[in-house]
Amino acid sequence: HGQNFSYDGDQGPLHWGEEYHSCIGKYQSPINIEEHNVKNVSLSPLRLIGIDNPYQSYVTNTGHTVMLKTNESKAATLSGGPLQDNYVFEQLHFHWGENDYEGSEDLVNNHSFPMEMHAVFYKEDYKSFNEALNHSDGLAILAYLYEVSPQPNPAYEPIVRVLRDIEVMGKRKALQEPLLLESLFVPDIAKMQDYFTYFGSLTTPPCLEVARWIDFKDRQQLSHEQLAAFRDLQTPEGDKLTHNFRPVQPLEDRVVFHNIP
Ligand code: SG7
Ligand code: ZN
Repeated sequence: HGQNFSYDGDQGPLHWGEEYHSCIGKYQSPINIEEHNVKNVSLSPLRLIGIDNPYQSYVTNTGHTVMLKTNESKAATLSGGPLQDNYVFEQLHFHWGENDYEGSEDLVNNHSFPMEMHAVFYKEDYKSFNEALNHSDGLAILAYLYEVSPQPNPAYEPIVRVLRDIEVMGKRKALQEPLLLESLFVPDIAKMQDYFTYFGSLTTPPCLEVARWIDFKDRQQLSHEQLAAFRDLQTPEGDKLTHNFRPVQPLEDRVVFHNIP
């Protein structure tokens, strides 16, 4: 349960709501962020604690994405900005498309990016990720958008390098070296406070409306070859997972905030 969905056909995004009722809810993700339609605010600083220590990490092919976890149970905590409490790092994963012109989940001014990374945190008071899913303030998710660059991004090489070892769903592989989350989460400290934030949902079934989204405006870079390596991963059926992004959902009466640093 919770895994029988896909990104095409009979079990594709248009059908998720038949089995998972939250997927037709009012506050779904992803969305198109229209920059002319955001509310500018100045929030307290967003803080990421613990990301300057390297942690032994591993990646798993879930059949729907590649997911990275650390062996440390509290590798990082997130607080400040739009958040009322502390949130603990659970996992990060990626969404991509079948070519370099699409793949991101959130769009900005209807523009799509070749990849998006989600770093998922759960509210510390709820003790566990699964318990947090029962509460509307349960999760905070950092979203990062990528552009194509001629040169590979060295920060992502440790992940890209092991993808060939986890092509089959369910496979898991440790990274060769302990990973510094800072290199992924804070590529440029000067730009960390420049983000959009809105309330929404998980972007896969069960589509629970439990997530405070924080989308950084800064773009990171990946080469075409780095992006292409993700498209060789396999789905539960053994096909290539060429794309795994959900189409944008209606904003309804939600407001997207833009934090002005
Ligand atoms: C990815 O996105 C995975 C899922 C995640 C889902 O498919 O990271 O996580 C696991 C454990 O497979 O689902 C419940 C959950 O975290 C949705 O997360 S997202 O909204 O950040 N895209
Ligand atoms: Zn995601």
